[in-house]
Amino acid sequence: HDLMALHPYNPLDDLYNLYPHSLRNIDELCASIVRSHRETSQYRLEELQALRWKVFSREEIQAYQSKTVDEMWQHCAVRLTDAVQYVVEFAKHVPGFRMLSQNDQIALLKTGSMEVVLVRMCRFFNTVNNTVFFDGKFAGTEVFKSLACNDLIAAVFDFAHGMCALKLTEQQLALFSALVLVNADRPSLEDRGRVQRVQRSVEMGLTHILHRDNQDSLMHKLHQRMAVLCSLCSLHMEKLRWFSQRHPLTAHSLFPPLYKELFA
Ligand code: CLR
Repeated sequence: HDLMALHPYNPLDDLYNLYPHSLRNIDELCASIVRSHRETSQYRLEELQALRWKVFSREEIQAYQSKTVDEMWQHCAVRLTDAVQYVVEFAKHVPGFRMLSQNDQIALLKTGSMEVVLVRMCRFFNTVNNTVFFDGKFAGTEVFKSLACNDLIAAVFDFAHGMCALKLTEQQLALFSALVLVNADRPSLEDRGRVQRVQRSVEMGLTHILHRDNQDSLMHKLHQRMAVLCSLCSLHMEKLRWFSQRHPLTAHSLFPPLYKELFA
């Protein structure tokens, strides 16, 4: 039974025994998700590592803080939209995603793209000084003061901290991002069954990778993270509605079209 302790039961093992050929398919699925993640991640980890201690000066922070609410919102909306665009590119290369109907692809991106941006944020986060890579340097929460939504910013930074604590590898992060995106429980899906099949295959890929890395227990923690993500995104939408009510002109004419399309 010592052996059993070393190799906890994994449902995938049965699958591998029954269908040895599908192991290859899972490997291929994982490889293409990992490749897609790498090609759409904007910065390599080594590059970010090298920039880690490049922080904003007092004057630069002051300049962000003296922007008006709408200037800063517009600025952040542009940055976020840029990041979302890479996530859309990532999604297109998740096996099975492009086979979904146009409507379902949009429905998944509407709720999932912001969540994936927040998952990806941990690559751009320095837990030592609680800063995130923004506009070419590392920024603390004070940089975002003029957005007037400190609770959201604090929650986003908290989430990044929690994600960093899991110390995911790039491969685990890639598969987790795909799983966040392909979620059959999202509202207004036409063909839930088909989304579910894609979701199952991604789930299998993630299980496979975690098992291979001897980190099966991470799955549970990742599911917990997904619940936090969901609440963060409703908070983002709530803030966006609050902002659009007070600054309808900025929200209407100065926000990037994709930002409006996905979140408005
Ligand atoms: C996330 C990972 C992406 C690159 C990237 C781009 C923009 C960053 C984002 C990351 C993290 C969150 C971020 C954002 C710009 C503004 C936003 C710093 C690093 C903060 C939290 C403000 C949100 C404001 C909204 C309420 C408009 O690959």
